[in-house]
This record gives sequence, C-alpha cells and structure tokens, in this order.
Amino acid sequence: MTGSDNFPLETAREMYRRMVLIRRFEDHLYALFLQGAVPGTLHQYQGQEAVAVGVCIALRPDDVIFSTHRPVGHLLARGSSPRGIAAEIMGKATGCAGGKGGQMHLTDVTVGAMPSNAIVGANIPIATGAALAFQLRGQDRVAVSFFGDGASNIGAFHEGINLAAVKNAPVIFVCENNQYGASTAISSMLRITDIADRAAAYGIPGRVVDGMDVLAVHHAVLEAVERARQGNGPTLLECKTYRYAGHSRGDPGGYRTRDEVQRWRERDPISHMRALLITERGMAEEELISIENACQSEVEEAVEFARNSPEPGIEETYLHVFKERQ
Ligand SMILES: Cc1ncc(C[n+]2csc(CCOP(=O)(O)OP(=O)(O)O)c2C)c(N)n1
Ligand SMILES: [Mg+2]
Repeated sequence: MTGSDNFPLETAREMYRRMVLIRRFEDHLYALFLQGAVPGTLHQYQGQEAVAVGVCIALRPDDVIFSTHRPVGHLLARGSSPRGIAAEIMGKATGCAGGKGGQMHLTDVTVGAMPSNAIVGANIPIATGAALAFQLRGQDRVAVSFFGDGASNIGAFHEGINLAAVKNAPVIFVCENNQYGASTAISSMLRITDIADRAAAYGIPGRVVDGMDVLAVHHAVLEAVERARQGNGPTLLECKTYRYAGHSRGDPGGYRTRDEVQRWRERDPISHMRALLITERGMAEEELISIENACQSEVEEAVEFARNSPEPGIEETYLHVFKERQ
C-alpha cells in the first residue's frame, strides 16, 4: 500500500468515507434486491471502490466523468446524492434520471456525471468528444472515461483513444481491469499481460496501477490530470482490481474459484485504508466507526426516501424522448 504521510489527513479521511459509503450502499441494495424491491438487475461495484474514489477526488467540480453499466461507485465518488441514486435504481420520480434510466443509466450533471452508458466501450469516444469541446473552448477542464477490461477489446476503444491522442484531447482513460468481462477471463482474451501497454500504439503514456490502493490510483490520476490540463493530451491508466459480486445479480460466478475471490478480498481497499489511517495517521478507531455508522445511516435514509417516493406519472412517457423543434 502506498504511504499516506505526505497526504492531507482531511483528504485521506474523505477517501475512506466515500469508499465506505459505496460499499454500504451496494451491500444494502443487494439486500433490497433479494427482497424484490429493485426492478431489473444490479451490476455491483464492491471491491473496486479505490478506483472510483482515487479518480474522482483528483478532479475539479467542472470536470466530467463518463460511466458504464456499473455506475453506482462512480456517481457516489463524485458526490452525487445517495437519495437520487437509490430512487433512480428503484424507478422513482425523484431519481437522478427521473426514474426512467434505472441502475445502468445513472446521470447527475450537477456533479459532472454525464449519462452512464451501458453499451460496452461506447463512452470512450464520447468522453473524447467532451474533451475536444473543452479544448476548442479554451477551457482547462478534463473528461474521464471509466470502462472495463472487456471494453478494451471493442472497436470504440481504438477509435476513441486514437482520436484523443492525435488531438491531444484532455481526457483520462481509466480501464478498471476487474479480470472479467461477464464470465470471460480477460487473460483468455489478450495475448499481452497489461492493457496499459496498448497506449504505446497510440503514442500516449500508459500505466498499470494497483486498483486496490486508493492512494496509488489517486497519485496516478493527479499526474494524468495535470498532463491533460496543460494541453499535453490523454493518458491510459489500467487499474488492476476485482469485483467481489457476480457480473450482474443473477450471476453465481461459477467461472472463478473461491480461492481466487478470497485472495483478492485479502487486499480489500477499504480494510487497507482503514489500517493505514490508524497506523500511519494516528486516527482513532472510534472516529472510523463513527464515519462507518454515518455512512450506514445515510444509505438507510436514502433508501427510505426512495421507497416513499412516487413512481413517474404516465404523462412522463413521451417526455425526454423527442427533441422539440425550436
Ligand atoms: C457492445 C456491447 N456488447 C455486449 C454487451 C453485454 N455486456 C454488458 S456488460 C458486459 C461485460 C463488460 O465487461 P467489462 O468491460 O470488463 O466491464 P465489467 O462488467 O467487468 O465492469 C457485456 C458483454 C453490451 N452491453 N454492449
Ligand atoms: Mg471487467
């Protein structure tokens, strides 16, 4: 684990809080799913928290992120309201996309979380487009594209990264290599070990990062963001991580061994950060417990809010479908 000595304690504490919030939110949601309170399925983020948080804490409020079919962690890390996310997932009118997007289409432009895209790899060229817009307007904002290891074998990966590279677009490509695309091990779909090596083909920096270490992710992203803001173009970061849950909630995960899951769980990003805050930063156990309890209450309150919220009215059916002629 990267040391946190030279790191403001306030930031380290906030990283811990956001990771715990994501974990508690996802665990609670799973319980609700089992009770039948969640329509559709869930693509959960437990295990990957250090990536979302390490990235989002390095951004400015006017930067933008583009997420995937697994967006809960990204939006919570960006500071979107747990209430709006819970309500969206439960299909309620108070949801962050009015209850019409659901779990895979979380959107909250108020915190720069652009519409999540469930088409694998599709957000890569879109994030490049946003970055080009910033560049054309002379703004020093950056765009982040989150995507999985599976997405790195999709054509849009090549198109989006190559265009960003030749235009020096201010975009950071964050590949969350959680080892699987659905039930397919990425190791069976690549002749190389590191997806980051592909950056060389586009003439941009590519780095492998320990995605279970929030500080390592954060430091790598700070560097990439600095580079992008100064007009020096994109970076590809491959964060090696693991999803504890199945691909989606109906997936029992029979394609991986218990041992493998256990080995990754031993490197849990939240437990590691917790230990580091106590041993290296002298935080009291009671303070950490109080952060954890506050996250739990926030999650339960958000879900209660979602449960008590109305469904979208029938009159909403054709709203936001067609663009009115000006
Ligand atoms: C273009 C496209 N092909 C297939 C799918 C079905 N699908 C949804 S998620 C997924 C796996 C994606 O794996 P990865 O990119 O590694 O992301 P992860 O689920 O591991 O976060 C697949 C095949 C899809 N949504 N879009
Ligand atoms: Mg994957």
